[in-house]
Amino acid sequence: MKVIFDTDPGIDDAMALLYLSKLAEVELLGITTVVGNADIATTTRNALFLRQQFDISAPVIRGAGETLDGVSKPEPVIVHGVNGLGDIKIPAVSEDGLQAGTASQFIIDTIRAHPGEVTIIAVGRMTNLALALRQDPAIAGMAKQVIIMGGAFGYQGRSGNISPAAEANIHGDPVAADEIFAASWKVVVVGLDVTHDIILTSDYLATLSAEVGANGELLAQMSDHYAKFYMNVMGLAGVVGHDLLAVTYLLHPEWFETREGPVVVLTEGIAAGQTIQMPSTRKNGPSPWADRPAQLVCIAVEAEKVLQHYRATLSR
Ligand SMILES: [Ca+2]
Repeated sequence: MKVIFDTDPGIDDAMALLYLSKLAEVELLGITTVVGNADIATTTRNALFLRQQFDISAPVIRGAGETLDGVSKPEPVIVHGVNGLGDIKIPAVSEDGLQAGTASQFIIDTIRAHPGEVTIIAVGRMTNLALALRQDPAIAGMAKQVIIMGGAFGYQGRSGNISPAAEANIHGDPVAADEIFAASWKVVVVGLDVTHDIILTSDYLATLSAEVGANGELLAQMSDHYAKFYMNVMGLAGVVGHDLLAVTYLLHPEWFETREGPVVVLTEGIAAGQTIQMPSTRKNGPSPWADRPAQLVCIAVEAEKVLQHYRATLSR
């Protein structure tokens, strides 16, 4: 399975990247970066650090430092720390793994080089993907699928995290996200409706440290900061593994329940970033939903299987 990983590392991004790197079924073609959990210089540096740490051969390609809505948002320091990785010590990182060019151009070139084969797993703001689509709309018909971590549709009361209406990746660039949903490719949405079922407790993280070795220990260290946020803000004992769940979908879609239908994103106002799906079972629905292709929204997941698979994969 050929994969481009579009990311803003990010603690849960690091969890997802280690997962990808251990999956024999996955051929990781590139890691593209985007502003989000930190500025673009920091997320790119973090991607290079994780690439080196996880012994990944795929290149890192720097992506968008500004979003398409032209609105700059504060960095989520209370969630991911000042350095984006829970304020662990990050050594000086070589830029050997950095490939010249832009993320959007890399996405276009890679999809065109392998028509019908490339899955994009996007776990940050969708700016790079939207830029690629604007430049070369035909890629929508050439990608295998796009799996995103983002959005919230109200299942189990999960309607937003950055605001009561919006999830952070979509809120971070609602214009880009809306363009992604409007395009004629297969988009699978792994949003808060399912990611909040993936809780990595302190016991689970301790087990990872013991079984996985240095990289498990690294994830546990990063998660200390992340855990304080979840305890203080949400009263949750553990951390949510949002981004890793998008990787699970690639391998085990049968562990998810989905709802099909076109999705629209509110791009401005107090509910900016809200994602709204019209189920395909509704006939003769209103515009703009009726003008869009149906996409898949994940609405339930077998969380226990995911956590077991994650642990087993990292221990390989
Ligand atoms: Ca992320």
